[in-house]
Order: sequence, then C-alpha cells, then structure tokens
Amino acid sequence: MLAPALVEAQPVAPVHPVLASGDLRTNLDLSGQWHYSIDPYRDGMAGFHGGDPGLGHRRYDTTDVAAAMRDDPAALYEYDMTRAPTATLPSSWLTHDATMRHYRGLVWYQRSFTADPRPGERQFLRFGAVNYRAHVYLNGKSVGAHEGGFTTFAFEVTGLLKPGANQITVGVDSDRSDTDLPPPVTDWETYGGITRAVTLVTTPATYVDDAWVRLTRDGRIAVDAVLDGKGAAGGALTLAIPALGLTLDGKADAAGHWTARVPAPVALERWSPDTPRLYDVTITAGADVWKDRIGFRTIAVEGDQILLNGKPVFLAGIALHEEEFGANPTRAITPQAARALLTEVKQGLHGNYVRLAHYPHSEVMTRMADELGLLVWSEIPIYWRVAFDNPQTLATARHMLAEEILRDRNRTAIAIWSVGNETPVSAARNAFLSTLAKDAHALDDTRLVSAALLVGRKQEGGASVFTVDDPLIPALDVMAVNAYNGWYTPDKLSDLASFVWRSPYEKPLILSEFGAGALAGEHDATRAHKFSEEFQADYYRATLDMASRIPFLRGMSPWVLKDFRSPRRQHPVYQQGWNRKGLESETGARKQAFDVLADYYAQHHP
Ligand code: GCB
Repeated sequence: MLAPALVEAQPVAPVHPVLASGDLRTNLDLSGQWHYSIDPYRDGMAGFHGGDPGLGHRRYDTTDVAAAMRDDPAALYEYDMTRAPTATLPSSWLTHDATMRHYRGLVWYQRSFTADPRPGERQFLRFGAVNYRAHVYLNGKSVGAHEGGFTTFAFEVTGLLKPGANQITVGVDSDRSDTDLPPPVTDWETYGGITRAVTLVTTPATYVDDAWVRLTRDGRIAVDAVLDGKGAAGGALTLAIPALGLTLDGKADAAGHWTARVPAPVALERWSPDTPRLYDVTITAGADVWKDRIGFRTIAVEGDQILLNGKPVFLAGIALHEEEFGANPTRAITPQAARALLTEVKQGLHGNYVRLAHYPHSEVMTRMADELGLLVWSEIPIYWRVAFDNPQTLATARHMLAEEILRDRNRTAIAIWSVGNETPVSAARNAFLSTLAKDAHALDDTRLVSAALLVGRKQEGGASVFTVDDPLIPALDVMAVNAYNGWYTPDKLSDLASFVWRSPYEKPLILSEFGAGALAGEHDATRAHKFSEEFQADYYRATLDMASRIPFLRGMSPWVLKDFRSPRRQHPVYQQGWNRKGLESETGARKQAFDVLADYYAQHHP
C-alpha cells in the first residue's frame, strides 16, 4: 500500500507495506549462521535446459537430501544445503572464505528457524539489503524476488509460515548488466550478498503500514499514515508525542489513509547538528503501535542560501561509503561501526554533514546520523554510464528512489535526496533524471533535491572559468559538482586560486566531491608526488582556498573519509585494490590532509 503521492508518481510495482520507515515492531532477527553454496551457472534456478531445474538441483526444496540419498540408492542430488559451509549473516560473501573474494554471480543461502505464528497475526520477511537480485523461498515456495542491492524490501508470508521449524532460502545474484543500477563498472566494491539484517516481522491483522511524521516548512506537525488490513477503512488512529504533550486522534478514509496537521507546540525543540533532539513518537491503531524517534526541523532554499530552521547553514561535510573500518571489511554496518565512522566526521573533522555515497546506506547509518546530529545527503546508484534511454531502467530507478524515500522519510538528518552522480549530459539523461527529481519532490516536499554534476571549463583571457549550467539544474533545488583539478587534471595546485566559478542560476552550490589519493605513511619531502600524504595535504589546502572564493558555495563533501575497496584500483604499491582518497586509511590511520580539513572546518564553519 502506498501513500497517495507515491501512487501518482510511480507507475511501477508497489513498495511493500512493511517498508514503513521506523518499523520498530516485534521481530525475529534471522542474523547468524546460514549455509551457502555457489551456483555460477544458475543451475538451481533453471537447470541446463532453462526450465525447472529438477529436484536434484532445486536448492530451495525442503527435501532432506542426506536422508533421501541414504534411503534410496537411485536418488541423485547435486547439492545438500544442510551440509554446505556456513557463514555469519549479514555480511558479504567476499569474506566468507578466500575463494569467494572475487566471486560474482548466484549464491544460495539457507537456514532454518522456529516460529510461533498465532491466529489473527500477519508475518513478513524483511530484508535490509540483498545485493543485487534476491529470490526468496519459504518452506520450498517462492515468496518473491527483488532487484536493487541497497534498499529494504519485504514479502508477506502469512499462511506460509508454520508453527515450529521453517526453512528460508535466498538465491542472491550479484551479476549486473548495463541496464542495471548501478551498471557493472563502478569505483567501489559492490559486495554481493545479504549485507543487512533479515527479520521476521509480526503485525496484527490491521496495522500501520506507512507513517510519516514531520515539521512542515510553515511550522506545523504533519502526519500521514496508511493502514493495511481488513480494518483499514475508517480505522481509528492516534498520534502521540508524549514529551510535547501532543495527542491527535483521527480516522482513516476508505482507502486506509489518514492525514492531519497541527501547529507545532511552542515547547518544540528543533533538531539541528548542534542540538540533535529526537522525540518518541507513536501511532496507535487498534492492536498495532507504530513507534519511532523523530526530530523536527525545516530545510529549505532561499536564493543561493540553504536554510536550516530558517537560518543559513554551510554544509561542512565529507563523503563516505557504507564500509566499516578494518583491513578486511565485509559491509555489515553495526551501530558500533556506524558510530565509529560518523564520530570521525562529527568530532574528528568538526563536520555537520555527510554524503552517504553512492546508494542508500543502512538504516543503522541514517539513524546514527539522527542521533549524533549530522545532516545527510542520500542517493541512489545512478552512477556514470547508465542506460538512460531504457524505459525498464527508468522504472527500476523510480522504484529504488521510492524505496529509499519511503524507508527514510522520518530520518530527520536527511536534508538532500540526490538522483545521480557524474552522468554525462544528453537528452535521454536529462529526461531520466528530471523524472526522478520530480518523483523525489512528489514523495517528499520537505527536503531538497540535487545531483552530483560535471562542470564545463573554458579559458577566458588568462583565467580558467567553470560554469555550472547543467540543463538538469532547473529540476534541482541545490547544484552540486564533483571537481578533481590538480588530481585528474595537470593543473598546478598553485593555479587553483585563480579559478573563477559562475552559474547563470541563483541556487546554492555544493562541492559534492574533490579529493586526491595518498597511501597512509607514504612521505615525500618534495611534496610533489601523487600518493604521498604531503601532496594530498597540499591538494586540500589549494582546493579549500579555491572553494572559499566561490561566492555561492554552501557546502562540501570532499572525497572521502576513509580508503575504500575498489576493484578498479590496482596499482601494486599504492592501491592494491583500494581507492586511496581517504583522509584516513582503511583501518583509521589519519593522513595529514585529515587535519587540514578539520582545521578548516573549525576555523571557517565552527
Ligand atoms: C568520482 C566518483 C567516485 C570516485 C571518485 C574517484 O567522481 O563519483 O565514486 O570514487 O570520483 O576517486 O575518482
């Protein structure tokens, strides 16, 4: 079931109910030991003739393979999931064992668990993220498939779930084609696997399927909720924010939707990076109670300013991937891992902002940003060479965007939805990204929409002039540009100060990326060589100096907090499979440039 705005905006398969953001209902965590088995030729999906794989190959079947082979000498099975190796989920298979490090394709995962379904309740299997395609089976029956490696999804399993032992099998396929998102070539490790929690969520027969509670730009607390189930039409709902003494009663319409607005109580303390105040919020509907912790703030654009709670703000940030500190990360973001990363931004760099690149990050991360007080740029993986003229790719992108926004609309920290990264201008691309920008505005009228763009450069007289005039800009609230002068270009660092930045649009600009690589511990007394800490530090000094001269610059997220895995970075001495533009190494050793940025933020944007 979808909120009305989404129905208008999305002519694609609906996002499943339990995606309701802030779902803190009772659930059974299915993390832990799962069996896994590789299937490079997708035998367990389609057999060698392309049809039903046949009993001997059907990994999702409930047959006790060992017993069947013992009891019947003619029985032939070419798998046995219960005797396959095990791994701890959530995690990427890259770290299951050394032979899995560069595996791409289909991997089967299976475990059993005990359930106690009761009459009148509903159950859903909810997946935080499965990269890239998921095929889900419960007790041998398909319950659904999902595309997209970084968004949350759920399937209802009421009726299929049995009292006692149950078997769940997930076929995870990490292969991506040119029409997928992201396409195959990225500058990061996409980490195949079940990388976020799998949970069994139980709800009453009628439950709050979607809820969005926020402060509107005109100072009201607004609630939109959707009930699902037999009692949805005309169902009674109550919103409560006890710390504000606020309760609001209402009734759903015939479609199960409820909308209400009230003036914000005068006692409301607004959320900001300095005062990240969160309130306990509940919506009660019959037997169901939806709970979340939500902050209230406004974010808007006026001329070329970004206004937080009505006051101009500079977004002093850094970009980061969803990859924990460590020599061998597996992409399993625990609250501790999220806190470790974001504390480096907040306390280490004195930042107030993060770009969560290049896909929707774990809810663990966005909740931690709420709690610690960091504004967030969130994006979907529309990255580099996308099949912009393919209608199916657009449908996938719109669905992903809807999944991202519906999960995280209650996350106060999120200030910006971004619809693309470094996508070359063309008519097809402009139309594709404008559609996404329109969708983002329709799904969420309380946040800003942007995209990381490329910028043109011309020589005028002696000066290098950068003009931010991408044809997408009219569809965006905030302009953003990635710039790597002096790293990917032969520019001398000493020339950056003379660069002139212009735009025909009166809108705020963010430098969504700039950066230079350095291997932690690599030193160069001449300061001239790339990959030395000295060069990277000087690059930051020169770029920050250039940035200070851009009159309409309202924020920045240099690339990037820490070194991250990237299969396309294979310099044997400096990279070894890591993108080295981190201000810290993969294990958290700070490079010289870390202090350059930290001092800059402390001095210019305290
Ligand atoms: C970019 C990309 C980012 C890369 C970075 C780099 O522009 O957006 O994903 O990792 O440059 O290091 O080249």
